[in-house]
Amino acid sequence: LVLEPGPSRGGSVRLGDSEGLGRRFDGIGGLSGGGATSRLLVNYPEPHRSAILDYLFKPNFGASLHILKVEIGGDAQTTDGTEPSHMRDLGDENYFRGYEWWLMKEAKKRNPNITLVGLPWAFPAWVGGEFKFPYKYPEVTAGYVVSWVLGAKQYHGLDIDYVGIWNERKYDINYIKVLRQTLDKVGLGWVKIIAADNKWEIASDILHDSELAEAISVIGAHYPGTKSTVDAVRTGKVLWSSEDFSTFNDETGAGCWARILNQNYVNGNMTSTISWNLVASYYGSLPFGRDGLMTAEEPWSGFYSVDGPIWISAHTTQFTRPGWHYLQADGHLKAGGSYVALTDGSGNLTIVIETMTHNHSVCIRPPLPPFTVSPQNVTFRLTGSFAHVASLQVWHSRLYFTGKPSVLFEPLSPIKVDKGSFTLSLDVDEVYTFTTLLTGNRGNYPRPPASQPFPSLYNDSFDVATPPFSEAPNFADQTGVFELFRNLSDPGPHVFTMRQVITTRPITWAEDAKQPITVIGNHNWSDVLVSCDVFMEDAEQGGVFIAGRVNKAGNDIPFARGVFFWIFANGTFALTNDLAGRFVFMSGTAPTKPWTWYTMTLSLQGDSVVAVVENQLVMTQEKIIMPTRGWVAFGTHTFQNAQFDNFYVQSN
Ligand code: 147
Repeated sequence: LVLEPGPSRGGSVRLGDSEGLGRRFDGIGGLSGGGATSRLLVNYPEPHRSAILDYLFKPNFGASLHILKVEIGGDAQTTDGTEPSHMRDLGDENYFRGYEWWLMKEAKKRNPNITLVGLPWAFPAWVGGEFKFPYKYPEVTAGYVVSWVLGAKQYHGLDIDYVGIWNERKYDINYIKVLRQTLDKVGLGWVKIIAADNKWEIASDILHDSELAEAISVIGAHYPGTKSTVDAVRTGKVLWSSEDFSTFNDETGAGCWARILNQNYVNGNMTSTISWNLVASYYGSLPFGRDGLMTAEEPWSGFYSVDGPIWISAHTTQFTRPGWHYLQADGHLKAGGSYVALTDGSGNLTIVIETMTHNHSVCIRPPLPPFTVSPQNVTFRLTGSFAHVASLQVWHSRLYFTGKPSVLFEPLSPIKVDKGSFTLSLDVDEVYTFTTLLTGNRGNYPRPPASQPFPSLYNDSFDVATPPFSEAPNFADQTGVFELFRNLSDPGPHVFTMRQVITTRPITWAEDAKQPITVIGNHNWSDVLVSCDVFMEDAEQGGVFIAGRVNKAGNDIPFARGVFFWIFANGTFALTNDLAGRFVFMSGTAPTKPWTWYTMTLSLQGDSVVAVVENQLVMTQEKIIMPTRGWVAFGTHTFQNAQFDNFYVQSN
């Protein structure tokens, strides 16, 4: 950073407020869900779990996020797993499932002003009636969503600020109006609607329908590539990038985030950007591994990493708040890169500058058209209320792609502003914040424990009388929902179990498997011994499996291969090479019936398999050729209730 008296090569930028301000700034956020992206966070040991939450939410510490958006769980696969619904059947209501309630409360504890947003990806089947379509009975769907908002308040004291429609799926104009009316009639008039979490196409409907325009507060688009449309701007609505980023959180990911945080406003008039996802807390081999602002995918070791996007966020979040306003300015720098300036309207000023080059700021989508950025000197001339600013605090990041460690959010000496003007020498791949605020802080906790693979010996008896969460640690549901269950009528040792609880295929968002399944462990595991007690509750359809080398999950779950060992309530067994059961190694009769506990054991060693039920049925199979590695898992044959107990896995 060079201070020079006059303008030099490069441009000159005037920043003032005498001709009025630009749009209201609504904040920078992170998205938990869509789906199960915070699954492993909840099991972190303290003090690490709190440290991670502080890096995300604590003001003047780390990412200091202004917005937390969460999935309204719909019991279905939504990218990296399923999240449970608050109303899984008609008449069912429970606001203590999953971890989004907990996460929202942890966020609020740290920042009581954080904005909360809820959006469904999937819905339980009953919501769509016989058509399994959420707009068939709009009052039912609206009732379902508004119940979630009311439950948040009643059971957790959480005020939800915004709700959405149906993530990246069709919207329905009538449904949006009914949702507005339903919110209004229960006294939630202040809860705003975001629509439609897809492209910008709803803008033309808003232009043609004043009642729809009234109902909607924010047009939210996904992965907009920093651009909105003429129609979107013409609506006069608030415009958000309501899901963005989804990029591996290395230096390029940090570059992507820096570029879009500025340019979503500069190019697209968007006043909020929300990162998918908040924190990469799902098994790294699931789809879109590490596409979070930071990484916390090892609750068993306590290791986590505070990645570049956290500190890139801080450049904006620590020096602004929702309710500040952008200054009117072009926002493009002459030799490439961008700037935004914001004010609280009471004399405070924050300027954020980024000079990300093309190849160092590519996001996952959409394709990034070519552009060039070169080193440049820029003179800023402060006018209006800011003409008398005498000095500005400076925060700096510089991303390196050479192996040299990047500079991330470091304070530099404050700069003197000389008669309203200061000149900078900007290199490429830099971020600067210039601000009147003195509160910036690079939060820091002692280094977490070292990274470790998932323990090679792991067991869970599920014997917890009052579990803190509805799901057992480390199990990552990929179709269906597996919950800790208390069965006080069990005469034997199976009082505390894990139970699959979804009995009807939901209105899905992704392609769920036909077989509920939960995975656990290490995707690199090859030779494993898996054992679990199982209990079928469905006399006709009853069927359960344990599995190893499960090679795919998330959105790809229907195509998972592995070695799956099944028993059925009708007195048969099978050994298959896939979850769907298309590739059968062997099958036959077995002494198995419903309502009886069995211990199943599966041993995979090289290319041979041994599968055992209660020492009564022993099968061996040679020449298993693929897959060679994967998670272990258990699950059910159809959407049916079944219980699991005394899970044990040993890998070598
Ligand atoms: C989004 C979803 O909303 C998220 O749940 C998560 O799956 C995320 C992962 O990147 O992606 O869905 C999109 C999927 C595909 C496109 C855009 C969004 N696309 O191809 O443009």
